Amino acid sequence: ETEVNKKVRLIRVPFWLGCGRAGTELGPESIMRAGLLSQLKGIGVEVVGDSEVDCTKHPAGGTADGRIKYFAEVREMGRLVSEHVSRAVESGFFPLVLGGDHSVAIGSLAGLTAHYRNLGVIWFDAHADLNTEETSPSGNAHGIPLAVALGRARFKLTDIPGASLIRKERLVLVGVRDIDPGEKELIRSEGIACFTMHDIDKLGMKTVMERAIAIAGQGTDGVHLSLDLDALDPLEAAGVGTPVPGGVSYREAHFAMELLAESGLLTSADIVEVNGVLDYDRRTARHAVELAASMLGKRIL
Ligand code: 5AB
Ligand code: MN
Ligand code: MN
Ligand code: MN
Repeated sequence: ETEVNKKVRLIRVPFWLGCGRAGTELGPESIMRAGLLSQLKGIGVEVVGDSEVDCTKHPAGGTADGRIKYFAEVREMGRLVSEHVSRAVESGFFPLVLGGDHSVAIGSLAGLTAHYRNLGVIWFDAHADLNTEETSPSGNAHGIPLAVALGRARFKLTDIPGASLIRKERLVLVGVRDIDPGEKELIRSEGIACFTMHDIDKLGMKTVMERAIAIAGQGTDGVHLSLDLDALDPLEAAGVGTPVPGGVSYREAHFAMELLAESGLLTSADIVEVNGVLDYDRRTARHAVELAASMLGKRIL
């Protein structure tokens, strides 16, 4: 039986400056409008509070530090998200962070590591998000959160008050199919667990998730899921800014979320990269809602 914390605090982060293209600031609103609250209510999840992070939506001008676009805004957003997440954990709630682009995970991980001494992280994504200021081909902050969290970029998670770094031994990537050269090197040199689409095809989602849960759950006091909707195949989830063909099917993603719920280990999650402008048929937002419900214990029967 699932032992998921049924008291969830929603933390909405309407932020797009980390992906260099507007639309993800509409993510929280489109996920809400796709019926998140009624879905959660329907499975007995209590939403205790719903806060919006006051991050920059309309930058005055482009700031850059090193090579990262809007770096000052990203750093400030990370600090604010971290405070919201930290307060939710303190109150004993499951923080569910609605992005926003994936740079919002910098804030989630900062807030979580302030409380969990040994946090496991499952990164469900087409990308590795392990670029540094030096290796990033785009300068977009949504491609760097894991390097920040591991302390491998110049900007470090520990630059946010209260945060500590995550441990590479307890990090696992799932769904990866687009890796930059610098990221590949980091994955190899650090020995980061990475289940690519090749592994999913070969082993099946069941085995991949069992292994991922074992890695992220071993000796940890919390497990965070960071769900980038671009992990899904763009044929089924077109509303993302950096689509990559050959992705996880909705069915596989759904099953992966159910296995996570069954593990009873999940303590927090991000749902990111839903782009309200590109999501013309609202299908990506609707999938996001279904996946949220599944990770929180929704059963078919
Ligand atoms: B996402 C790319 N690796 O760094 C880069 O959507 C894409 O959060 C990053 O996974 C995609 O710009 C970031 C080419
Ligand atoms: Mn990502
Ligand atoms: Mn991605
Ligand atoms: Mn993306």
